[in-house]
Amino acid sequence: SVPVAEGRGAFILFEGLDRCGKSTQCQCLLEHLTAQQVPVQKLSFPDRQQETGKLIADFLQRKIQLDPLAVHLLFAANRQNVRQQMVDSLAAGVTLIVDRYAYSGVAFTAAQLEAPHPRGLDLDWCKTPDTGLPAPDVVIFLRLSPQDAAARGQYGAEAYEKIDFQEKVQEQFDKLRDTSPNWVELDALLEQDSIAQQVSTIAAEAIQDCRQGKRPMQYLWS
Ligand code: 2DT
Ligand code: MG
Repeated sequence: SVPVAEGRGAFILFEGLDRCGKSTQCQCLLEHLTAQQVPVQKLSFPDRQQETGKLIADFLQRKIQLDPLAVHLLFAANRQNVRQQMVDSLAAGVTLIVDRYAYSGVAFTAAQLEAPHPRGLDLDWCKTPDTGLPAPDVVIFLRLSPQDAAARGQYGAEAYEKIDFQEKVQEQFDKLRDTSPNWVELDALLEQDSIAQQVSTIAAEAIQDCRQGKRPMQYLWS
């Protein structure tokens, strides 16, 4: 039988540099919660199935060239396009497990802007197009140095996968962490099972709080 949800679902976000293990942990959590009969749905951004996502995929695979600020707006449009579906799912009691979101959006673009940028393009400008999206109840940041990430292999296949650039992205993630109260950092070098165990504890708490109405829905960038 289909599990019946009570209060709203929790929004559990995974963020981190490339190769930190986000996708693996999303999958583990999906299986864990499904086994516990928690209504759950997994999303990942960029969503390459959407029309905007196809352009983004072509850009990441270096098939087409796009201006960095135009790409930024495409990534945000790719999220805004499913905003209502996300809000509806959460309201219906479905927990969302999300692989990257607006934090990646901001960090990857801001890392390309010289600071201070002569035309006022900064972290705050980068945040604007994602305004109004549902906010995560917890941001699980899997921390891995760009050097350790590169050692995991397949690095360099897509745009952005270079050690010096990933270091700049990490600096931007650190700025976002400082203004995000729901941010939790886990050491991505730990064993997969040990990370998964910490993740399930964090997720269980968020799910329970949301179900019991202890956490009102929030929207970016609050
Ligand atoms: P994946 O390797 O996770 O498929 O991501 N990115 C991602 C951005 O630059 N802006 C965004 O808004 C998002 C969601 C991070 C592909 C690359 O796209 C970057 C890595
Ligand atoms: Mg990648």
